[in-house]
Amino acid sequence: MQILVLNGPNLNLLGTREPEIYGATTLADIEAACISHGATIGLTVSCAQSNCEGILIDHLHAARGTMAGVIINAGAYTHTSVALRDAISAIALPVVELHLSNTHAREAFRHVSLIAPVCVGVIQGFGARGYNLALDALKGHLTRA
Ligand code: CA2
Repeated sequence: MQILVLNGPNLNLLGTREPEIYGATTLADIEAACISHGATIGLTVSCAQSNCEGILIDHLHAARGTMAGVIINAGAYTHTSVALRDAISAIALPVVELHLSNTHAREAFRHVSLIAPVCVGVIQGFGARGYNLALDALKGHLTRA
């Protein structure tokens, strides 16, 4: 079972700035942990990151037919992108929305997610550990476990 872990804008800077909000773990650490935890629970994880909305959409389109599901931290596009929401809807794959921080405990503009209604669920507020939680949740969803 192949899973895409997709990270959006500015998440390539993880571990370098604002550790009080996003933690000290780098994106490379998170991706390595996803691959490792995925292998433990029987998932083959591929990872991608882009700062560009259109490239994120291209990754979602490419997941159709190759991936069983997607975990996405869409970063700030979560709160703004109708195009990303339409892409998630269009690929008809189970997608888990993920955030490192609890967006509801932050500024009001982060309280709205345009993608949440087209995702199977949301995990947020647990820092880098959330990626493993999302993999467990997606595995359970896919296997009805
Ligand atoms: O909490 C999350 O995971 C977010 O998706 C992170 C986004 C933010 O816009 C969302 O509201 C919530 C921002 C990612 C910025 O990442 C940085 C990492 C290190 C230093 C600066 C920014």
